[in-house]
Amino acid sequence: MNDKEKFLFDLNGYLVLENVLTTDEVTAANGAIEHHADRISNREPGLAEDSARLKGAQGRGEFQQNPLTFEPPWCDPFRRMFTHPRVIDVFNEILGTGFRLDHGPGLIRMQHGTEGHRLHGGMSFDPSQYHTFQHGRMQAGLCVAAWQLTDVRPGDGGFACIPGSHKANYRPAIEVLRLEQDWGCVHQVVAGAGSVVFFNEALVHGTLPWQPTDRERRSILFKFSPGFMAWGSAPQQCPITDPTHEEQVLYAPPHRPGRTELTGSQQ
Ligand SMILES: O=C(O)CCC(=O)C(=O)O
Repeated sequence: MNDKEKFLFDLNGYLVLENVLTTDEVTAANGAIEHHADRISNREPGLAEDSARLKGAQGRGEFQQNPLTFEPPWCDPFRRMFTHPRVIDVFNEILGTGFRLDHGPGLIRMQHGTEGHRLHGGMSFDPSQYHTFQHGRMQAGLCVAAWQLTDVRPGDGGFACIPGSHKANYRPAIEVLRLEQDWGCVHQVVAGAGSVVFFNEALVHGTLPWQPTDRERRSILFKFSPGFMAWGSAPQQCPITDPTHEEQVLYAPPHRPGRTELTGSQQ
């Protein structure tokens, strides 16, 4: 993670890295999603709660199977994302070496008219979702790597947040979290296909309804925690039938001592 990336993640609570996947990798991932369209189902609407601004005609689409367990070669694009050197590099810095997969990967598929998700996160003490700066480095709890497989352009909707709110001391009004009042602080995050959006779950964040009629939103979210900690219930074992060393390390249950360090890259 270079100085600019560290500065922006510490400042904003999120970071967009563009062009991390090649065009071929994006195409392969989209092909795998389309091949498994029958494993996607729309959740019941409800994430918008009672916000008129966030309401939509349908709930978002989600995978009903962990894509890391798809038959080869369909799992390959997701396995590449899982242990991508850029992800390892960023989380070694933010979560500390020995970080682990907490839950996911999950798909968020949004089509025109898919509802949003009320802003949430941060705003109260939660020892599993935090941001601190101590001993010369930032340290975070549960964080997300959200891979974008289609373009997200200004005005499209999708992921939105209040930049810097992972360090905020006051709560915004509930109307702000429902997008019913505009205090000028909610930011829709723009990111191209092939990019990865890292964000801290302590950031106030959520989802805006999806506007485009020519493009679905397709994001694959991996959620990672520091190695000693679990937000979700830890899996008993890695579900991949032929896991690599790195995959096995990332699937280890939470524990503190002697966790294996993975090496990222400074690309
Ligand atoms: O990517 C999004 O639209 C929001 C995801 C979210 O709210 C979460 O992962 O907690």
